[in-house]
Amino acid sequence: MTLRHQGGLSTQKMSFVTTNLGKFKEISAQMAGHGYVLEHIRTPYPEIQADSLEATIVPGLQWVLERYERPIMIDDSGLFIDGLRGFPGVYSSYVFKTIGCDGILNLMKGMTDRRARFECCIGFIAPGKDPFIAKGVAHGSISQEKAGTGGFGYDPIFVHEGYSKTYAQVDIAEKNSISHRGRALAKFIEELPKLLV
Ligand code: ITT
Repeated sequence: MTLRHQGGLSTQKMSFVTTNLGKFKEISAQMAGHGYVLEHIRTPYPEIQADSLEATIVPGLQWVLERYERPIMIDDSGLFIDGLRGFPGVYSSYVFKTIGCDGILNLMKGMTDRRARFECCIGFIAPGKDPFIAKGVAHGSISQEKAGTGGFGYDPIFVHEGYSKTYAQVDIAEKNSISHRGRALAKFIEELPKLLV
């Protein structure tokens, strides 16, 4: 683990494997506030098909640890839409690449039950240690049309509970303060000093 000193502030380096720049920006912004500098390892890792994010993340962690042999984190997330019986859920990545936000809006044409939730699992592993998983959930609904240019992925169609704006219409700090990822990360950051011992 690298320790650096910037103007008297001690910062600690953490490695994060993801191909998704949006995730990297959100996580590095939140971790920076707690003294962690995030190294971006932009490599895809194999994601086994399972019926929950938690089941997918442990083999992913073991795969990245074998290759990078250092304390390392990954993020597995998904959008679960009630009226579509949880779809796209664990298939969120593939569905985004194929039909995207427009495809989801088409599938939901005429549907009145638009409730949905985002789930995020942050997984962490260090050499010789057991994996640690922190989960965060954000409830909300799918909008009638896309709105906003910020964020990434399904952000233009997801409206957080109690909000009238989509995630693509709020900035990173605001999204982190309410989102599935922000919540998972808050739990992870609280645990991190113990995990690094
Ligand atoms: P890595 O596995 O390399 O981290 P990925 O984009 O494939 O990147 P996931 O498997 O977790 O990541 O993908 C879930 C999908 O859900 C993907 O299309 C994301 O863009 C999307 N997604 C995840 N978190 C999101 C968020 O906070 N807002 C909007 N869309 C999100």
